[in-house]
Amino acid sequence: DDESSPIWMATVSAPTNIACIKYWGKKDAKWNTPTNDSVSVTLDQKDLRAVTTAAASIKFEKDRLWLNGEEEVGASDSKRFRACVDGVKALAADPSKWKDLKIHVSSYNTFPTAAGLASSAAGYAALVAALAELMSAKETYQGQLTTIARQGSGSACRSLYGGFVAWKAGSAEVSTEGGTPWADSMAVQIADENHWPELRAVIMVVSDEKKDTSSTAGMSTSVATSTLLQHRIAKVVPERMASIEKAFLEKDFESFGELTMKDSNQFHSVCADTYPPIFYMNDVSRTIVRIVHAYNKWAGETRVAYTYDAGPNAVLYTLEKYVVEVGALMAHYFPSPATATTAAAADGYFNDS
Ligand code: 2P0
Repeated sequence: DDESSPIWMATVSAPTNIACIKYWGKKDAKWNTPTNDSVSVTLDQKDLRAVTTAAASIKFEKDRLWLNGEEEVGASDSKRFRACVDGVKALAADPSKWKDLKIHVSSYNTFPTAAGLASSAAGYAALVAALAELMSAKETYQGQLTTIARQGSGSACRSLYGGFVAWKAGSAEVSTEGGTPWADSMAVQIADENHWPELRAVIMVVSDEKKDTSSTAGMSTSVATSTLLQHRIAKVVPERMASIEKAFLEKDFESFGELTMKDSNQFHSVCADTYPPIFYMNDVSRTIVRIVHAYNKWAGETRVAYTYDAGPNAVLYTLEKYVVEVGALMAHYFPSPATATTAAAADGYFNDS
């Protein structure tokens, strides 16, 4: 472009993450902070990721956003988008350079949007990372960019690091020098991506349809109505967070898998305890649960663990040495999308008699 009005650009990609201890419930809607800690595995960059380009120029008349090639008109006025753009601008190495420039953002997902595969996590993580790269943003304290990503989408803060990443609930009283509250509601890396290289995630796309209850709306109803959620926040999550961090650091798949499955089950129980209830899993999802338990029982150990987010798709955690066996097992029951059936029960195949 001509030198008087250059277009600055940065492109980054961010992977999705899949929570083992789930975030479900907001404590402070304005700052998008959670009712409980959560922790997830960040997947690697090969498959499930968002690729985002951020551009800035004096020639741009307004901020604009394109998702998968289509412009999201008005999206640049949304609270989530503004929190990310304005938050990163404030950390720019040279804030005066960017202050009056408008931003264009184009983002692609390599997986179904809004089908419970954490597309918003990868999307907002990539947005914040692209803006940070574009403007050479500098954190004034470790984790600050994750507090900005969290305001885009809660789970996004965990995708800014690889490996096993916790999101701390934080506290309203803790603020940064500029006065932003909840400064400690940030992501913290528990173990990096090289810690447990044998760990694998197998994604089973049960449906790529858009979910009918958004996470934001669903968790708001859960906070208002579910007594099980209150029990979970007070009594269950703190203990589970400690146990699963230990399990991950010790590469104890038995404990890691059991805690992951139990927490998925409790999250979906909270959904059922919400009034009116929310159903994300379907009959195929539940059949996969039964197959996993039957397989682990037959093996005499936990070789695979399921987890489900706000949708019917299964994420199976397993170890490299079992990934072919797990794939073959699932292909046996679900030979092709066209013949996938809810009738496949897990009996018969594992009978050792
Ligand atoms: C999680 N989920 O921890 C949980 C498990 C869904 C089930 O984070 O309102 O899209 O944008 O902060 O992060 C989905 O909620 O919600 C989610 P917002 P988000 O991964």
